[in-house]
Amino acid sequence: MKNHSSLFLSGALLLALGLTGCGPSERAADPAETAAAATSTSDAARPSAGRAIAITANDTMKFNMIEIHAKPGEALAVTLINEGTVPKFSMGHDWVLLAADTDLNAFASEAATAAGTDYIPASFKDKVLAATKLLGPKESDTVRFYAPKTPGRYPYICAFPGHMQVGMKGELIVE
Ligand SMILES: [Cu+2]
Repeated sequence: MKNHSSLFLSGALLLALGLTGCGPSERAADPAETAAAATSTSDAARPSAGRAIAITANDTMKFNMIEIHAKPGEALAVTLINEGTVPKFSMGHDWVLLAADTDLNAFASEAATAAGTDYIPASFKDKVLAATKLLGPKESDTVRFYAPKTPGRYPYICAFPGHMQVGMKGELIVE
């Protein structure tokens, strides 16, 4: 447990650094490339606007949309709306877009012990292309990002423990 606690702490620290960091390395010339390679926590990688896509989630642990189609590098604004009523600690939802080569089962098993970082495991931070906040009932959050430039199928999941495993996932199809 001690090891886990320190992992949580370092994960939180990394997140905090990521949020406040604006070093030269994050100011990439090509925003779409940055979006594909880094996380949405870097403001430099975020478009100021994008095609609006609304996704709902509820207590049945499903997204209402399991496919999103986008053009390579397209600016998107995904809003997740939690229409459920069960409290966040037992039924939180988020929308996490991951790199195409992400090992989803490994992500899910590490997410289960990453409560300190809203179930985004620090070891998978570089696989997260975009993510909303973890939402309680009747909350919503929007994440703006550039679709990856490389055509392909990019998985999105709810990182709350157990939810991906029961089907709370979908794909961003870039073509
Ligand atoms: Cu969920």
